[in-house]
Amino acid sequence: MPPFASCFRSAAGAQPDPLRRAALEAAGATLLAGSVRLLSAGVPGGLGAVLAACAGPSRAPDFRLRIGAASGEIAPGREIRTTGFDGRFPGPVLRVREGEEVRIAVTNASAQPDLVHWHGLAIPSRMDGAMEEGSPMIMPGETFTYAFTARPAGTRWYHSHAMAGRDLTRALYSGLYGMLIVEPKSDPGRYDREVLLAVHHWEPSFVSMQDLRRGPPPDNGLEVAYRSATLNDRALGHGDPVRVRAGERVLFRFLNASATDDVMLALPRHRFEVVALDGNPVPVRRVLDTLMLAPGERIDALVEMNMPGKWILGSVKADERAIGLGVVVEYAGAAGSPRWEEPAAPEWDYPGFALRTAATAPEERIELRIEKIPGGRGGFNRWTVNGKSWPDTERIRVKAGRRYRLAFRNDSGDMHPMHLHRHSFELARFAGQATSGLVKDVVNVPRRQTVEVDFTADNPGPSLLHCHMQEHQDFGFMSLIEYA
Ligand SMILES: [Cu+2]
Repeated sequence: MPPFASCFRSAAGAQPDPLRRAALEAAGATLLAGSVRLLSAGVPGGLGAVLAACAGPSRAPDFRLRIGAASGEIAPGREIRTTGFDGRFPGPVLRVREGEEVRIAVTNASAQPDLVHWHGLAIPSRMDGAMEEGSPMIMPGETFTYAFTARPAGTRWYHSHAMAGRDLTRALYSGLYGMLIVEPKSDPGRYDREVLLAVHHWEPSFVSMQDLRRGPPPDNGLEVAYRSATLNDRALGHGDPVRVRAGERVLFRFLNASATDDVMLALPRHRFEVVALDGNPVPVRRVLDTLMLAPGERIDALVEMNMPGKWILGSVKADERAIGLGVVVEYAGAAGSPRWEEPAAPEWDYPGFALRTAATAPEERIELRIEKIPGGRGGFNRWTVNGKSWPDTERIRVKAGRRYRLAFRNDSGDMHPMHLHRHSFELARFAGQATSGLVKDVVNVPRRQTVEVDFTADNPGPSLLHCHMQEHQDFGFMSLIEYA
């Protein structure tokens, strides 16, 4: 079926096309169940905004997003004022179908230039939302319409790709993020309920590691610490719980939209069957007590709801739950206070989701050595790739059609979630273990380890390769892949 075979205008009282109507109904059903606040934002402006799905270059946008002041009361009396999409955070859930031509008009009503990156999608550089790739900055008061073919299917997301640097109000420190679900052409999903949960940290400030006495090495410069955190728009214990019924099979889609922090999540007495990482089905499904997400990563996991009660789905760290990182999962008819129990020791690692056979040998290997120039007390660390910081990092030149292996050698004491724009990659080796079949767009490279990923140069145009920790990316940790 050609995209947008049917046109409609809701203002004229016509019906939306069947695909979108199904998505709307799904969102509405979940809303009624009260389980996913995020979905209340699933359709910006309601039906009235889901307009005119007509083919042709001048057709109206499928979605409109407005960058501007946003606020939300994450707990009674605790208001976060930030920049967000459509006045709130997270931004609306956008649902599109794989292969669909999508137009998203973004108006910048903020005082700063900004732009939106469509994370995990194989789209043209100009539409990808990274100025280093040639995407336009959207100046205050202007509107830019992103137009692309939605692929591949899976849990994708969108966020500001501005540089924040020392300004902790910008980019991923702000509320400028949201989920983008690309529905597969044929949906193999078998679940009763879908719950979307985006992690975010709020109220950032710079602190000296020497004062925190934990975490990264003592020669580090300033790091970012947070006073509050949310899953979607509320802190733990506030807002509606995720409501479920005994016997249900729930698909959780998690996103870590934190600017800088890894998170580990658990739901006591329940286990997660991990079906996709970064939106891509895993070769080996695993059933685990805990999930780990680096900044930028997504996990789709099925949970059998077979332990009635009220439970805390949240960070395994007590201090993170205390600042809000969690949500209550409530079975119908359950009474009492929500319970937390310490999970068993985590078994999280990437190779467990991959095949243990070697990936097909690539045509070329590219070595990328990652080092830190410590900032020391009160200073900022700087990051180098092969000895140079952005914008001086050497361009990685590729030829269309060839397959490349990127070997990240992390010579620093920090973890780095490496993200490749506009392409997916296959994990080929993780800390000495040969792997294949696991396809991602972010890989968290452990300290003092080497991780190798393979990608096919199949989407010509400049493509960013960077650490997804905002603070690292902004202080030099970025490279550009260029096609010959
Ligand atoms: Cu990093």
